[in-house]
Amino acid sequence: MAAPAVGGIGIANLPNQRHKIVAKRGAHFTIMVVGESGLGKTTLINTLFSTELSSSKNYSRRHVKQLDKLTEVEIIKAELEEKSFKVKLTVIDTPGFGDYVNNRDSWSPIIDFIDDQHETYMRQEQQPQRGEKTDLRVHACLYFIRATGHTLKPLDIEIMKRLGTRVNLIPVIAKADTLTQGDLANFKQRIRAVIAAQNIRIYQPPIDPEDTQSAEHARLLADAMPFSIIGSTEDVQTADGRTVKGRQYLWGVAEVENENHCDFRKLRSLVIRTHMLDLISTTEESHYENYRQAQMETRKFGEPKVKKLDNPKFKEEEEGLRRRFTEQVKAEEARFRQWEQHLIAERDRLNKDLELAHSAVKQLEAELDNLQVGYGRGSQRR
Ligand SMILES: Nc1nc2c(ncn2[C@@H]2O[C@H](COP(=O)(O)OP(=O)(O)O)[C@@H](O)[C@H]2O)c(=O)[nH]1
Ligand SMILES: [Mg+2]
Repeated sequence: MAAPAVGGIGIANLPNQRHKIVAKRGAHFTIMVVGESGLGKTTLINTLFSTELSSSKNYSRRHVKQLDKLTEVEIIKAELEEKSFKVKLTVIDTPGFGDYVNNRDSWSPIIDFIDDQHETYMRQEQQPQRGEKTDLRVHACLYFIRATGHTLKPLDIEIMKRLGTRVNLIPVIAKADTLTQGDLANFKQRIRAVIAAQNIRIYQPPIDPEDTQSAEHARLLADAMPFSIIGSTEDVQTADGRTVKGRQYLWGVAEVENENHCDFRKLRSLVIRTHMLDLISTTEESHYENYRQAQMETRKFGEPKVKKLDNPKFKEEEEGLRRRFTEQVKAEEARFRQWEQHLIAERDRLNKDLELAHSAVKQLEAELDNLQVGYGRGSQRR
């Protein structure tokens, strides 16, 4: 049986939003995924593409930027087109940070990357000829939270605080299928509370008082944050015979596009269908503008970003110090790496155990449900 025809992908609605950006030429949209490794960042991106692009012909991946020797980002470009409205989509897929015990160094390249894009754009704006600019300013940053069922980790709080003042931050709960619906709802509430208590700035879909329908939609999206996510590009069969994108378990199928299973549709709606232009204009008018003003206050017009080690007088002395320091650090580092490897292995093992335990709980719950249904029938027969 043929799948029911799906309507357009929805981006043709974008120009109807009340926005300053004239969308005739189409939009440039850059989205970034951030979070510990193994949380399903790459899978979510592929899921977005597999539900959003009919073919992968306009879809290219390349490694562009080596941030440092441990962290590099992958830049994926795609073109979405509907009713002659085009979106040039760039996805920045980062590897996980938090793999390194030395945490600060693992996330600072990500913050630097975001600042660097603002810097690059600003410098181009200051040039006499302001033609086509390279623009990789991040319009939406998805931050992946591990579905532990407990609360946000101190590292999550640190990073989210820094991201929230720089970009439109959209927190998501990764691998929602590893928690029961009840645990997931509690977890979400707890995270919302921490976000509020810690003053973490997250993206707020604007509420238009003159347009009740879109205001209602925006409220629905805001209330669902942080979005719970199930990622999968696999087609699986549900018990009632539907073929869906999802993850197959002994207890059933976790469906990507089922609103009762996760908030994938809401997230997709927010970033691709209804709020893309707002994400772009708030980046331009708020985040980029903040960066520009902060920079203007600390340096003269046209002057490059201040480098710390530019004074020639101290250069030689510094070099000597640095050499000795480097030797010491190298010795310590070797010892440290070994310890780190051990911790990573241990963490991965514990996370696997946790996932298995969650899955076992769900299986037992399903069996219990079945037993109760069976028992119900049994007692009626008597
Ligand atoms: N249970 C579950 N597993 C997922 C989900 N998304 C991805 N995974 C799995 O998690 C592992 C890591 O995924 P990946 O996308 O490479 O994570 P990344 O390191 O954050 O890019 C893979 O085995 C995926 O199949 C999800 O929503 N639920
Ligand atoms: Mg990845």
